[in-house]
Amino acid sequence: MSLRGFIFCCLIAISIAQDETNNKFFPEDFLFGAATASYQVEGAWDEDGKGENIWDRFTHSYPELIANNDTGDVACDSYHKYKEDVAMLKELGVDFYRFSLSWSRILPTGFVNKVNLPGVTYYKNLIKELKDNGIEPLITMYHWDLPQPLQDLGGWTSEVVVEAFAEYARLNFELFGDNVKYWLTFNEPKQTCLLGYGQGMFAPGIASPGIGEYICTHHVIEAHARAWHIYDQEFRTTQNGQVSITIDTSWFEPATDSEEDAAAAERSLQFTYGWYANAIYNSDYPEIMKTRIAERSLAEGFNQSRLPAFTDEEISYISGTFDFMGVNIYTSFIAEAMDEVPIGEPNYNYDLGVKSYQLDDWESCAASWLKVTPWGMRKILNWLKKTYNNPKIIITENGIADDGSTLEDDQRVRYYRDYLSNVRSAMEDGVNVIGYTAWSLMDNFEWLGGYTQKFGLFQVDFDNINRTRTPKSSVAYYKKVVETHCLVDTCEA
Ligand code: GBE
Repeated sequence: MSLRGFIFCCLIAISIAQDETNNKFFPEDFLFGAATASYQVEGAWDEDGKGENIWDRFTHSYPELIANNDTGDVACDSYHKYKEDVAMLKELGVDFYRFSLSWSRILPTGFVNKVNLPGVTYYKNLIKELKDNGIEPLITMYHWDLPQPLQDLGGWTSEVVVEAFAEYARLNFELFGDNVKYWLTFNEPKQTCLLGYGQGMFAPGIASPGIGEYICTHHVIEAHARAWHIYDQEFRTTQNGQVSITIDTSWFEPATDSEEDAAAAERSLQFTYGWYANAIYNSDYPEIMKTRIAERSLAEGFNQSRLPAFTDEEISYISGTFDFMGVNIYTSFIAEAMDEVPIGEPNYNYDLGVKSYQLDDWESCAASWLKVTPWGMRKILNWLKKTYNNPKIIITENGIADDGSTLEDDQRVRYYRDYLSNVRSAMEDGVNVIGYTAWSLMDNFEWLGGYTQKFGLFQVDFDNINRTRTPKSSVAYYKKVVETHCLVDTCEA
């Protein structure tokens, strides 16, 4: 690292050390929640008519890719234990529960011609149990578990799936919409596309770097817009809810105060959040992506950009398809300008052209990618405000992993306190945050990490057939925050 870089990092370190917990109350109507996702908690993977999805197929076909060869076959067994889950939410006192629908539990083939009634009943029961306990459902329609028959037709690289998703969304509004105020179409589509169709390390395991992820994204954005318009035209007046999408992003801090590093950091944000968000909250893909990918594609010998283009009609159809902004935030990276990457094989990371890394002295946890950087929360929220014209924001995930060695999860308590403190400070900066969601309500199937990375407020005993749930120390802290709307012992208005 250069001397300038070193001094800059020291300044970051000092600003972290000086942070004190914000002692202002959160507003009366601020919403607190906790989250899970279908494949990660439900289990019952082939019960009561549920169809196979791409994570069932992936974990069964490539057990060696998952820590301890774990699968989501049983997971937290929430399919049978949802009443216990709701009791835990009640204990926390949260305003809402963010969970996702398993597409193949509702539509085993992916298409609407065959509705699986037991699956529908499961979600109706869950929603009723929540409502009876004064907890609002916030529903994600797609948290990575595509029905396998749709994958067999090309998955997110196929237009067929856009249409199928639109119909699935309409059915969800019909079936559940009378009792749902908040909807998310997709969770973290960047992970679906980049890891699933670009790098191939997530289901469906397709490695098509520099091509597959862009086609996938194009269809996901179209599918999102279809769902939003269906709600807007057919359901909004009677159901009165709100529909959006959740995109994840890290904060990218420039490595030095040079112009090149500032540009590298901004480019990282545009290539991660902006890739999905710009078309929805502003219009079209970010200019920087369009230019760079078009230039590199032509130099590589393609006749057109590997980044598909929206027509003018599509651009205006997609623009504005949100009622709030959903964002998942966990960590930060340092972004450093890279010399122009030589032309060779197509690759998203070469298109981006940024060297990003985390510093050794940033606090780590049981998930290697997740370094504790609460200050990044305030910065990314301010960036979202500035870049997307100050939307109403719900933080739909934020949390940290432990290794399961203790129920006294002091690190998680500090994590929540410090990140929430920065959320509150961002609100003082004028960022319009209206809700916050802890990931996760309970330990669950952490994708490639299996059951080794535990994100839960509640511990789940995966060795016990009852999947016994036990509160960790963080439950008491989060419960107090939810109840008092205050992060410290005494708050001021
Ligand atoms: C979210 O992803 C997901 O929405 C949620 O389902 C998940 O449980 C939660 O966060 C916690 O991870 O080889 O381990 O470095 C890293 C957060 C893969 C973003 C991890 C994929 C972070 C994207 C692979 N990353 N994730 S490795």
